[in-house]
Amino acid sequence: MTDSRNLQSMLGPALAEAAAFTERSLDTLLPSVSGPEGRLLEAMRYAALGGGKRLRGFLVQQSGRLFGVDRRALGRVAAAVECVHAYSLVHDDLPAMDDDDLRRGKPTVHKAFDEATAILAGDALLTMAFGLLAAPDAHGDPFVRCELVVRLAHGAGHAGMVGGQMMDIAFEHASPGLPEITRLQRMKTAALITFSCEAGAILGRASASARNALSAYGQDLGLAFQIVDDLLDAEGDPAKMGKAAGKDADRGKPTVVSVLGADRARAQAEALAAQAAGHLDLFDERADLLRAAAEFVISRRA
Ligand code: GRG
Repeated sequence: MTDSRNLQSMLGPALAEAAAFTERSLDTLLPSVSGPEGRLLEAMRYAALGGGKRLRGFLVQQSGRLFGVDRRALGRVAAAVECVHAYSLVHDDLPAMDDDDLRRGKPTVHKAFDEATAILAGDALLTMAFGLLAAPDAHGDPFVRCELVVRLAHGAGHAGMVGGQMMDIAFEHASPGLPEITRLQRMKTAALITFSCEAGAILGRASASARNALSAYGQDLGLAFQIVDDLLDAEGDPAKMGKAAGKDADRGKPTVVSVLGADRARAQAEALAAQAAGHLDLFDERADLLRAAAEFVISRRA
């Protein structure tokens, strides 16, 4: 295995390359703007293109590389996950949810367009993601395509991201303990990240042990990611983050940070990132960039 400092220097270019590839895939796969529904298509492109770290797309690509998965298929699946992620951000920013004006350094979709268009653009991005996975270009084997659809539905729906968001809202006026908060964050954030890590194994028809290892990596990575997100929200610089900071803390939303305090929450995120990397022990140095991503997640500033 490559040493940690070399790995971090390799990660920057790899993340940038993966982000550019995800962006190109999205640009090709998103519908071009035309017809009377053009405003919807424009809002979809506005929401999905031109920003974001593309961490989920990177995870799809890196997990697929472990099993020699075709690059075009990885681009399509990365685009599908990023469509779901973009939808969640559009809806999360709505007045009925977090009511935010800024996302990825630009006006949120309901500010740049209007609320109805933002709701529809989110709906269309979510629906499109499943279409991308179900189409023959995702994989020649329909059973593999079905497996992708089932796992994304699990990660994005009531058992995952949307269910976690509901708990987030319900807990605003409650005092949940650490186990409830952890469950919420596993669903709200880690479930889609876990799908991103599992997707390469599904496409590559990997062994159960390899797939379970990637799934475990994704769960720990996703939880560490959310703890750092809450730390950045509590301490962060809105100019760097491209969105408002301090909102969750101001609202008194319970998080790992609010329960444990910043120092213990950071230690928890670090322990989770180390545990995430530990799940990759059965892979050789081909998983080095995934190991480096675990370090990146806890050191990021935006
Ligand atoms: C269905 C009405 C309706 C709303 C759903 C699903 C949902 C709203 C919200 C999902 C919860 C959510 C937005 C979780 C966010 C998790 C998170 C840490 C997002 C930020 O991810 P980054 O930092 O963003 O990867 P970039 O911009 O880099 O892609």
